[in-house]
Amino acid sequence: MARYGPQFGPDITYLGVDRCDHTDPATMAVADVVILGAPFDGGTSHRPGTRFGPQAIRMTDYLPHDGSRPSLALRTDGLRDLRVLDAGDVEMYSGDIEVALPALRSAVADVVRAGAIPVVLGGDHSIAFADAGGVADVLGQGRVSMIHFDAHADTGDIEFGSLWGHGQPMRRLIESGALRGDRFLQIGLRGYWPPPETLDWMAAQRMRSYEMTEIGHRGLQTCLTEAFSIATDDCDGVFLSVDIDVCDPGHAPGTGTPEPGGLTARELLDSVRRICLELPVVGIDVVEVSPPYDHADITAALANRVVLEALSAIARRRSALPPFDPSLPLLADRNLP
Ligand SMILES: [Mn+2]
Repeated sequence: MARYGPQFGPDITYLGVDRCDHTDPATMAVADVVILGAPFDGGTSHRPGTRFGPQAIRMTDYLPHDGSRPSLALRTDGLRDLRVLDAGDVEMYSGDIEVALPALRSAVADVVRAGAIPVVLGGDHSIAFADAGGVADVLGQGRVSMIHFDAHADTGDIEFGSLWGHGQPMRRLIESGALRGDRFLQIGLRGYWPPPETLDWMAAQRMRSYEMTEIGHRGLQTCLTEAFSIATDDCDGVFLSVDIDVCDPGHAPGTGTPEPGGLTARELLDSVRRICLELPVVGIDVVEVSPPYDHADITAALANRVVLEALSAIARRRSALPPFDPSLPLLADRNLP
């Protein structure tokens, strides 16, 4: 199949980067990163609308869509220092999850096989089974660890009589052997789900889940540092899955299952920056952005910046610049009188 473009058109790319076709490896030969849209909300349990997430994340930015974004903090241009291409959306009909998920899995595997990092724009979180699974299909079952930002554990077993949905991808990834339970790090959980029997299952898998109370008590940086050491122990790469509902609904209102008491936008961006600076990230998804429930594009703008922060930090990690020092003033490298 030729390049599909965004499912709900027009054929824009993420901030104006060049196009590619994931079914034609030659078009990805020089790519460091390939953006893929997953316009799918057929796994949603409550408010829908994430099928419109990919186009909102691609275009929600007040600066020119010129394929360049120099980062003030990191001194890299994530869209220029890296070769970033956009393969458009994978064709995913929200009415048939058993066709849609394999299509994404295969597209992600195409990207990884071409030597690029897939950055998948969701879509509801059911797509994580396909995108993290597609990375594992190429890099090896059980060889990639997971850092998962979310209000919810997404480790449900059967929901609404189905194995497939946005509350279950993490369980399916572990059960299928694609990812290891004891290399699965969850950050930002809170609220009133899942039930105790699901927590029993998670404990049996030796998952490590940082609930907001622990994060508040010990500090986010301490929890991240601890998670990083687990994620890099006997694994070849790290998959980063960001459910935008990890942020407080005040910072990310446009989502299907908002849970009060989450991270701030600043905390999420700083965390994504640290992960991409310090860890060998091999795949990313940003999910659960539901534009119909958004207000003033708050959530879409945040998701756009989560992608950009990741790209800027990956560029910094691969650059010849010295290790990033967050204490340096903005103009410290200028010759001021
Ligand atoms: Mn989720």
